[in-house]
Amino acid sequence: RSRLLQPASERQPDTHPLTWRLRDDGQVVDLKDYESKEGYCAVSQVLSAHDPQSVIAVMKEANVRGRGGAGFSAGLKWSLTMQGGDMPRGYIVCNADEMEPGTFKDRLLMEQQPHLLIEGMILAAFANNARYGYIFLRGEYVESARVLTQALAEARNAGWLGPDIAGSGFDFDIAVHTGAGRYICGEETALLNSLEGHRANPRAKPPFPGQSGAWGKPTVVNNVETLCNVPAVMLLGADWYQGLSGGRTKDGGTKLYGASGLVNRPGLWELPIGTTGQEILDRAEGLRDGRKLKAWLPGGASTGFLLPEHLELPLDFDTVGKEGSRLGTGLITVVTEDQSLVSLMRNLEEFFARESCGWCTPCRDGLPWTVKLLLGLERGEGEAGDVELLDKLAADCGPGLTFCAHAPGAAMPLQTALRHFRHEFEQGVHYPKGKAHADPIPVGQ
Ligand code: L3W
Repeated sequence: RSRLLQPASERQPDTHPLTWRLRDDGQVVDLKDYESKEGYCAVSQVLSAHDPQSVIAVMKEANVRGRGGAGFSAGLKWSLTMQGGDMPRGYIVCNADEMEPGTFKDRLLMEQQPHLLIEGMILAAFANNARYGYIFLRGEYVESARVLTQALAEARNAGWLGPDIAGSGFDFDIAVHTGAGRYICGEETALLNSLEGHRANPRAKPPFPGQSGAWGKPTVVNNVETLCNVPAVMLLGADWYQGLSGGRTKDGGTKLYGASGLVNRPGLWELPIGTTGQEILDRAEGLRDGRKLKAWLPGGASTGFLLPEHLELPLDFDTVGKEGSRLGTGLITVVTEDQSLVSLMRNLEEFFARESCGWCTPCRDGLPWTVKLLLGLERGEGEAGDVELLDKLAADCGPGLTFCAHAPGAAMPLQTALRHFRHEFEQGVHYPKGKAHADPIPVGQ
């Protein structure tokens, strides 16, 4: 595990320790260790001297954008919950259902910095007038569950959780809830249904969870990495956070970037937001055995393929969007020249088809059909019109045509692969129209 982590020698010495969040020895930062590095200082200061509105104002000013993939302003999200009164209002839910292919940032954060997440959740709860929080954890993350459960007990014993935190009069506690292994539970409204014990189908938005979330109460759902930014922002301020990007982009702060696939040193590094794809691949010590880069996904399977010429772009929330992609989780997957885009897309679309909740027709029926066409092309048994049919099936999954982002997420890599590497798909066509598929195309699975 330790080779995934940043050696101490590569950290910037003048940066506050809370921002360089990953250790290089793979060990858990326990309560004593965390407190020795100003851990829970933000909670002490904020709960004694601030009110929720001022916390939200700092978060907005810092422009902390959601690190789960969508980049929505965390401060704005917090300002949209129904607030006021002394009654327990709603919930803070940490989205720790990390299942985006190629993504492992939240797991390492939870396994090594559980108190950073707990502190972030306490601050979020204070700002949103919540008295209870859930960490909705991917069920396969057994080690994260163990580490978090232990850290929650430590925090409770030390008075950082429970009634009257640090003598402030504010009560808050957190439970770990493990999911049962569905990608769609990472979609916030499917997550809330699952948390309530229902089938994990997404809900229509609006209402957004901030208005009506878990059990109909105002609920803030934030990603693990987003919440882990909060303590340092509150301790050191919006200007300090903004400055961390070093002027590379208008987004502030740092980002956990990573690389996997055929790179020499797969890994995860906390770097200024706006770091380029090339800088990340340099950290990963380039491609294995002298291979050449054909394409890359900037942040998981639900982002669009970029080309080698895009490696110099800053990886922030807006720039790669102009190239038909999006930052997503910020963990790069490389595709080398000897790898087939058709096979890779077949693999990804099998994943998306399997993980569809089945609620919306383009997703439930279109994705298995997409897989069937890709399988035919991969085997060189496609027929005339198959590539155009892929175009249409992907367009039917576009934004706004389904309840949630699952179908658009499945469409984006396919559309960009078809745009940049259409010849690879066309090479799989070997039959005239109507001659390849002896069996009727099965819809639904
Ligand atoms: C109040 C409004 N709130 C938007 C909130 C919304 C949500 C957030 C983002 O996620 C991403 C995709 C992939 N009033 C609001 C509002 N919000 N408008 O902002 O919302 P949205 O709709 O932009 O995105 P989304 O559908 O919540 C889609 C990523 O998720 N993804 C997978 C991610 C996987 C991981 C992982 O494994 N760690 O994160 C799949 O699609 O990147 O950008 O909170 O309520 N007017």
